Amino acid sequence: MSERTKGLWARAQALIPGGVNSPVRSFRSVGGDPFFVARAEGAYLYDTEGRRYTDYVLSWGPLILGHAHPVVTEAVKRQVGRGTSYGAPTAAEVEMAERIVGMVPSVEMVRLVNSGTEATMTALRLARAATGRVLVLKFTGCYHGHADAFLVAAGSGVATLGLPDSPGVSETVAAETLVLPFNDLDAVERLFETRGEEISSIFVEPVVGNSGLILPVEGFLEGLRAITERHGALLVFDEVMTGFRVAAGGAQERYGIEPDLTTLGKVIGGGLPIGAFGGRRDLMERMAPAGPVYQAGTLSGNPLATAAGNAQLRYLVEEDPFEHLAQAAERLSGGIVSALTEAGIRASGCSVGSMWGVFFSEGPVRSFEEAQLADLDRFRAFHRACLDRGVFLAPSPFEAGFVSTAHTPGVIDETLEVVRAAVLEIA
Ligand code: KE4
Repeated sequence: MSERTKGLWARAQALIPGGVNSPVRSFRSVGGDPFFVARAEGAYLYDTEGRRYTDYVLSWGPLILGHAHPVVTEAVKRQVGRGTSYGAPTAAEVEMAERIVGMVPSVEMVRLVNSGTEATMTALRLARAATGRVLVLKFTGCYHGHADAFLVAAGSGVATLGLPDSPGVSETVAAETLVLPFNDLDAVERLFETRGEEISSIFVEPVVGNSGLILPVEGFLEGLRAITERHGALLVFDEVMTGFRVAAGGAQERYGIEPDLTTLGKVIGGGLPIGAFGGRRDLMERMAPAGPVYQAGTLSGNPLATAAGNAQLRYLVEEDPFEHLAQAAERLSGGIVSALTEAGIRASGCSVGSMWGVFFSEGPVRSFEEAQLADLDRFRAFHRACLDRGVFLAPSPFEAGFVSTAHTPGVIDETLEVVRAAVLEIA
């Protein structure tokens, strides 16, 4: 690290908690200090020391067209000269709503907000208002943003008793959140038999991207749909990450399940701050000012975010890159697993659409509890060996990887060369 970057890092740590504005960026899960990004283009990040990294984090999902794609940057440039925020309706918000409703099967109406956290916290408020019930069920390893209700760990002892997962989350709030292992449909069935009439909703990442990448087992999502319908609870798909990534219409299109509400973010902003929640018209019309459930936001539907997001969504619809994206993700995850297993290192992996994941353990990994059994030290060594060779993987074993349209077959080949060298180093 050069003196300049060292100086940046020292100043950051002096004034920003942990030196970062979001904890996962801190590299604390993998060791070492984060690099500082100077610029980015296509599949590549460039740090303040001029080093180039092939980027598989892609801002944690939003950049499905890669960095600084011209359709996105030109749209933002056209808008910025016309103003950056109005606090009044714009045509771009109507276009964004029409695109989301047109692409996401279950969404009849949608409200734009400024982050995935705002989307999920409001969807929970709406679910509670619509059902008159308080409890919410989530699954271990699923992350739904940092609203109090979702910062709850599975309680020890009583498997479903929620306990605060962060100081500052009150026991009262935590007790209203029930937690079960992902993919355990029998446990969900048993819980609803005893407490079903108290449960407002189930929140689920239909494909889990916050434990590493974990796929739903056959029948799991269908089971959640049937159980919530039987007990009068709402099914909420948190597609902030999977939306437009596991398929054009998200996991609900891929698996053919229609949730009552869906939360979105990331891709719909083209890299600018955004979130959204939407779903059944009869539910969404309860939102103020149409109905009594309150939610608001100074910058909701921001003209720059909708310019970038509309441009990105328009490109996805017109160019339909989803098959290429899926092939890139499959070739990458398969190539990494092959390189590791050929070197005698236990590994498993999968991909779905443009998301991919590798675990340093025998597969298939079906829950966060199983993901925690992977060889995390080996992951750290692999992450560092790849980073030293210019490949940037998510700096945590419990994150999914992404690809973009900029990750051409040549880029994937280049990365797999690096992977083979990194494996030799850690084997
Ligand atoms: P934001 O509030 O960070 O926009 O979205 C929260 C959120 C909600 N739901 C899902 C499924 C999510 O994956 C996220 C945010 N994802 C993390 C990555 N695991 C964002 C990265 C970070 O926290 O810095």
